[in-house]
Amino acid sequence: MALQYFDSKAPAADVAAATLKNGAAVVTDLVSADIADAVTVELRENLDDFGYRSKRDFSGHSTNRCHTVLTDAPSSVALIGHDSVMDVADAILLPHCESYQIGSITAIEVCPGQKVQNLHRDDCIYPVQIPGVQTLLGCIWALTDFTKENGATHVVPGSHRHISMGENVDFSSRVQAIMPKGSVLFYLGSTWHGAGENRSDDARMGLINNYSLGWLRPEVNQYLNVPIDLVRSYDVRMRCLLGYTTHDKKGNRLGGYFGNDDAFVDKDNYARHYRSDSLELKGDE
Ligand SMILES: O=C(O)CCC(=O)C(=O)O
Ligand SMILES: [Fe+2]
Repeated sequence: MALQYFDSKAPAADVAAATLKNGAAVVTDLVSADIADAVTVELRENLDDFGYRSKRDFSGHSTNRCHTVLTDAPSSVALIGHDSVMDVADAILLPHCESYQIGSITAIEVCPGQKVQNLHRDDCIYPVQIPGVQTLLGCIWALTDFTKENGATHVVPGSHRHISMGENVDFSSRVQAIMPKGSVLFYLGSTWHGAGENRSDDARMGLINNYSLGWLRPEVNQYLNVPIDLVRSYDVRMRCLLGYTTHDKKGNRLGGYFGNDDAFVDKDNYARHYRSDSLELKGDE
């Protein structure tokens, strides 16, 4: 089973269908090289100052990571809230939830000499596996070219079909997501994957972020991870993706909030218990 490649004009339905069928798919050149470069430049200071703190056996001792991407790299919003990504995420996640959220956003710089990462599935953060339900959709954006030599991500096409911890997966069929900068690899939470070995002289920079079903707890606590003033500056879509909305509009209103902070998207429909003279109380209580 191969990794399918699409160009940036391909219908999201086709990309989503290939991702569901094979466990992963690549869209090449979805953003310009200039945007990829801008994000890389913005991330530099954090990676230099703090990137080493994430060095572990799993993430790699020659790999730098940044977990405060939205704060450090404002240009990354163009990737994380990209229309085409949302269309693919809609197709894969909305059959199983009313809305989805950002789980994690991490910049991963695989430096020369880094060995191959252990293959794994990202959805192991959740203690359940439900046949036919994907809990996570991951995106790996190439901020530099991803090549065979510099550590392009390994994926095992078809591996998402196994509800197992790998017993039945043919790891020898792994392929690398070789792609030019500005491209994105979509992969399911259940697809086995891992960063490649960097045998080149230059770092490989990736932006890895995932979206999870809205009724699940996101991998990273975004309420604390993204400063509230920054959240308030975002459009409705980004605020929804960061969890400043209810999971659904009519049902149990999971994630509700009854105050009047402007960050909350549904504030005007929900605010009712907040004690403020400036707030007109609304609601049906
Ligand atoms: O950087 C990569 O190519 C993948 C990293 C990854 O899968 C992870 O750390 O969970
Ligand atoms: Fe991963």
